[in-house]
Amino acid sequence: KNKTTTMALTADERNTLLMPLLENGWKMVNIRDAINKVITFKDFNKAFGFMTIVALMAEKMNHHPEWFNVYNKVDITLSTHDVGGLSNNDIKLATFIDNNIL
Ligand code: H2B
Repeated sequence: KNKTTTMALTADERNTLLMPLLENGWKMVNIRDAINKVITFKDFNKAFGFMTIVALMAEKMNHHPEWFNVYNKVDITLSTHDVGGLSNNDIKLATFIDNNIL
């Protein structure tokens, strides 16, 4: 479970923690405080294997992606529903995602 209370990212945290993700393929979502990335894999097996790894981490964090898969593409949106926007949990899960692309 979360070690501390989940808080919305501050302006400083957006500069130091969020910027690197935006420079690595993540985009701000229109009209809501969330980030999105579409990842293309070699085939469905690679995409679903990736989703399985991320799902296990999401459960461990109690922080779940909004995602959509068609064949070899996974469209992922991250946001923290409890704070109505981005939090450190989104940074952590996005970083995990970037480190586990098969
Ligand atoms: N996932 C995300 N992305 N944001 C949340 O606020 C959130 C979650 N809250 N997973 C958790 C589950 C909460 O709804 C449960 C009750 O712990």
